[in-house]
Amino acid sequence: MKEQLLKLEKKAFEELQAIRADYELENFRIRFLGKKGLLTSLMKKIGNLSPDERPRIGKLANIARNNLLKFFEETRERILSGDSDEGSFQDVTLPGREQALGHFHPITLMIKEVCRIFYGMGFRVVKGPDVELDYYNFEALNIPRDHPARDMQDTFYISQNVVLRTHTSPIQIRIMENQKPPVSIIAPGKVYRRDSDVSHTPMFHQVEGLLVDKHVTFGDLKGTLISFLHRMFGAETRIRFRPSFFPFTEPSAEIDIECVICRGKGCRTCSHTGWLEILGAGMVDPEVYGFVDYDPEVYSGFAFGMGIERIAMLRYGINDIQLFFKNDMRFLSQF
Ligand code: 2NM
Repeated sequence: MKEQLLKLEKKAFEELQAIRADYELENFRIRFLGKKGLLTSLMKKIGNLSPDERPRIGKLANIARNNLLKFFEETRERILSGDSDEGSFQDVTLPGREQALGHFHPITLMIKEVCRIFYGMGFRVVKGPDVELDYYNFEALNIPRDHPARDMQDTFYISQNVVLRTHTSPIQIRIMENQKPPVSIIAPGKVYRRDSDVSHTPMFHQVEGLLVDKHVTFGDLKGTLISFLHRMFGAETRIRFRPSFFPFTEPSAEIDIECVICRGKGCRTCSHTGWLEILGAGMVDPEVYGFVDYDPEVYSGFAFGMGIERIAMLRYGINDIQLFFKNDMRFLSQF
């Protein structure tokens, strides 16, 4: 028994000296000091010894165990401090840390795609301030003081003459002030309205476009927007134009595409009409040209606007607009 103990102690010391990594240390601990370890098993046998042997061997076993625990702790410290005599141990078999790649928000992806299509048709992408003068957001767009769109209920007022823009049209007024025709621009950005329920958010995104030159007709408007919609939703998608009204265009139209969910058969998304409203558009009202010093006898043009959240929902089959604004990675990482 005594010899067995000394042999075990010697072996354990040799092994501890050779240890270089913490997983080796843990393996050692289980093999020698664990509940079913070599030393523990040996010590359990002490109970079977004769009464006159038991105290002597017991004492020896305790000394061996204490020595071993002490050297085990010293070895652990040597490993943790990383200065084993061969330098710190690198486990080259450990898997590397995965580097997650970021990506664009689905709304950004849609804005980029819409702008790319119009850029390909010769439109220039322009930006403007989110905080606008009442003049650019309303006045110059032929929306007079008493117009319902100006209502405190719809508009965020910063002060009497300053608002959060309710559409991106003021960008186009600013461009027309500074540039004579021909003008062809596309204006993406955030817009703000005092609206908040399941289907409305107080901030959303729009892309608006404007083209002004000599001899621009409603036919140009139709050709441009049909071409855009066919590229955006597929060349087989049916399109219809309905008469409408905007203060800044005359005539005005709303443009529907065949429902992309049911392909015109009728479903919840299209309220069983088979059609989805997707664009507003029209020929720029001569009143607007008065504000930017364009001669309406010489120039004509068309303008259009669309809501990006709506287009993103239709393209990706999303039924809840709030998802775009919650920054839930389980949603965002799908794009
Ligand atoms: C729309 C619909 C129709 C529009 C008009 C103008 C401007 F500045 F040229 F007058 N910009 N955008 C316009 C016209 C916007 O959005 C539904």
